[in-house]
Amino acid sequence: MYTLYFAPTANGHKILIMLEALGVPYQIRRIDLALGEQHQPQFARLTPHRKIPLLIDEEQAVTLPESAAILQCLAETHGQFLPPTGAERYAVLHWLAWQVSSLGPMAGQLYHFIHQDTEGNQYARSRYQA
Ligand SMILES: N[C@@H](CCC(=O)N[C@@H](CS)C(=O)NCC(=O)O)C(=O)O
Repeated sequence: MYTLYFAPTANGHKILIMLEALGVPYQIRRIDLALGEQHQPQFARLTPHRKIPLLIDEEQAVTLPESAAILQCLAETHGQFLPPTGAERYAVLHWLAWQVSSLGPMAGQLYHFIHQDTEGNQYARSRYQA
């Protein structure tokens, strides 16, 4: 049984989609980021980053933050979505690295400057939109 510490963000949904695609049993622990629940001791002691997603795999005794590491762990554990060797494996890892290091953070910054920045920083909006 997996336990997914989750909030309804892109990083949270990535893991939810993977668990559903694999058809494996899981339970969800909702973390309310707006209330700052990621900083509460019960959650903070599980991950130094204090961010969702976080996956607990009871069978392998693994507690894992970071969406790319979680996706790779799930793919390898269940032998799906990540070829074991060769060019196709590295193509998957290439796009996974690109998503977590380029698309994800830039989209996150854009969301912040459009929806949460009360000062209306036009330079930042243009930069992250581009
Ligand atoms: N590099 C991390 C990013 C995780 C992340 O940014 N999580 C956000 C929600 S999408 C979060 O928990 N933010 C709470 C905070 O920063 O306090 C991953 O890929 O899992």
